[in-house]
Amino acid sequence: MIETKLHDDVLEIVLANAPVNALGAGVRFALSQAIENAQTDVHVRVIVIRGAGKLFSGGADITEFDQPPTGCTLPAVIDAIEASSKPVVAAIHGMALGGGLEIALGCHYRLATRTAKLGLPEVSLGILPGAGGTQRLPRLVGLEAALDMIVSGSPVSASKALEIGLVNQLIDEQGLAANAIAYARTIDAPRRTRDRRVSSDAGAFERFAAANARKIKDLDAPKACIAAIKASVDLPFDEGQALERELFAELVAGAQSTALRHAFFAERAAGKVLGLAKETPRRPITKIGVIGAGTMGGGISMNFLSAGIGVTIVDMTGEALERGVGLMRANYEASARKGRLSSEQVKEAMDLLTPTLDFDALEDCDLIIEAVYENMAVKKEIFARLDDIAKPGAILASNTSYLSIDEIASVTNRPADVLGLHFFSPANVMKLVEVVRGAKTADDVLATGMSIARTIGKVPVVARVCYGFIGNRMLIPRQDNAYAMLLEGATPEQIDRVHTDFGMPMGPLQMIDLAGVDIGWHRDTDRVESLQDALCAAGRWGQKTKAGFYDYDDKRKPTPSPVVAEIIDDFRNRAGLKRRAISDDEIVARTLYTMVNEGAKILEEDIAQRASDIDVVWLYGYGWPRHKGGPMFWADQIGLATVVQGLERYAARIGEDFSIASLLSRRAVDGGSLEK
Ligand code: 3H9
Repeated sequence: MIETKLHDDVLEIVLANAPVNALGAGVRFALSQAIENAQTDVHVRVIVIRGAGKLFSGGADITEFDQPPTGCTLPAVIDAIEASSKPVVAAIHGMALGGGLEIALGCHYRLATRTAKLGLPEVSLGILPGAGGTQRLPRLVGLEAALDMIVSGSPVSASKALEIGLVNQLIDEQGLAANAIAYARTIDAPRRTRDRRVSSDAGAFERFAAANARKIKDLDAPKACIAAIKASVDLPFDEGQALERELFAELVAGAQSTALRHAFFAERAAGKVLGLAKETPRRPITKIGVIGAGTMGGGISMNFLSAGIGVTIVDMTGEALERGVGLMRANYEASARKGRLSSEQVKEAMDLLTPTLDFDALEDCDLIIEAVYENMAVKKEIFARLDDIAKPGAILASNTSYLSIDEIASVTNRPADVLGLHFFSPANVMKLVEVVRGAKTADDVLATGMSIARTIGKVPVVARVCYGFIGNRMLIPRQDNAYAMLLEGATPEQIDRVHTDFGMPMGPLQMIDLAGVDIGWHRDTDRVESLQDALCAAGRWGQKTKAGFYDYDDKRKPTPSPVVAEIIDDFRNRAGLKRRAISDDEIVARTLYTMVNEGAKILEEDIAQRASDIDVVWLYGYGWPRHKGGPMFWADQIGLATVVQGLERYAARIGEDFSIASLLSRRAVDGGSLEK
């Protein structure tokens, strides 16, 4: 748990609890013992604390938060460190996060290597720094910097930490221990952060709350963080810390933190493919081919270019290629203008791109991703050609959103090398990739698909083959019911409001407007048989034509459209339907519960490995509010019986083929959950 070593008069304490030196009960006990013993050990004059392996510490052991407290608490250990009569120096490399940084704050001096990152990310777990962080950080770095770090949860770099006074000196990582020990020898006496005062700034809290109101809105943790930081100004240290403890205890037991912790572990679980040995080899990937320079192909390519991996992009016409490459460059330049990239980085990325009309140029690519429009015949033709061109061992991927990978793979002589890599739009931004495992996909192809997705900063989730895989399949009943309810009497605003109030970034109809109302519309027919046909025929193709279910101004701000209301009325009359009032309860059941129901079917059919994988799809692919954990977690929280009753209440209206998933019915009766 910890290792100690005496170097003449310097005691070195190494936190050693792989993989992230989490501060579980064993570490806390050993650390407090070591500090206590050092007080009376005449050989020890100064103490250095550092971390073993890649980092200082990833903080408190999050798995303990669901269990009754055991052993000495982290705040008590840190108080003991600060109270030490012998000076204590923290030597930080890699990362010092959460409780890890709080240990460093309890130390009398802090050193960091140049590449280290220091942060208090507790807020992203729905809690606050509960081991003195909200009281010590403002005392060290001032109110403004402390508010920024604690409420955003984002770590700062070592150089920033030096600038704001969080660390005393930067040191070289090479010879970390020796460098820290040499520094420790120059220290005479302890210097306790708790004895400092926070210089008060009357307007700081109001300014901060106003600037961050939108981000904080429905979230408990940032509000508690602000209250605790305020106590560092208003109250003596011990009283401030007592308030921090109280707020921490409330948050950790609350629904939001439970959901956010679920999201943390769900994301990590999704990376593990059941039945795939950890040591499954990965195929080397150094060169990517992308077929199709449209919005998706371009976005997909950018991920690799940004990660320093070369991409050959192919399209049918020079015009399409030019447009696609131009859009990628424009996207990079927009990021540069926002200060997210330097102009050298833009150049470096674009230099890695080889646009070509020559399909044969894909012959030396290790991974080729097809990103053309959704048409099975076209995809089959492309894969048959790829089978002739691609080198042996190359991985052939399709970015299809719905179609069968098995059918696509069947036209090749190497179905084991084929898989789906389903990116979400905009593909250079959205973190989710559904990695679709065909019936014949080889294990090493799947493992490589997962790891290359992580290399480019994505969150991969495995799905098996079905129409729409995980995310889009669940979207179908939601969208169908949204359309149906418009005809029955709901307005687009009402349906969307239920979703945005819930915390989704947009509602079902706003989503259609963003994606394009014309997707899937057959523009060559004159027949107007659906609401979609009518909107498209009226030129209302969504945000891109500034008119869809809503009217849009130049800033893409939506307002309700009287024209749409008329179109809907007209359709209702033609269908012989009578307008009725639709309750929010009905909207929730027919759009959110139906998604949960489809998710349960996806689980039953083994399309998804686990319920939490479905949650990850919705968190990273569709902006499901993280503090609600994902649709399956949410269903468990509100109760599966509630979901089933809601579905039963509106079953007759949900759709002709509608049925309740047997898994859902069973668990609703036996009191079980989807997650376990
Ligand atoms: C806190 O400190 C509260 C205090 O203020 C007050 C207390 C009173 N605990 O992410 P990785 C596991 S709250 C337990 O894949 P990486 C993780 O689940 C904490 N387990 O590695 C995974 O397990 P598995 C504030 C943890 O190199 C394995 O370690 N701290 C913890 O990509 C590897 O993790 C945070 O919020 C933990 N704290 O990234 C930091 N951390 O292999 C949370 C990780 O079984 N952690 N695990 O799937 C991180 O952000 C990243 O793990 C880190 C490493 C950046 C450290």
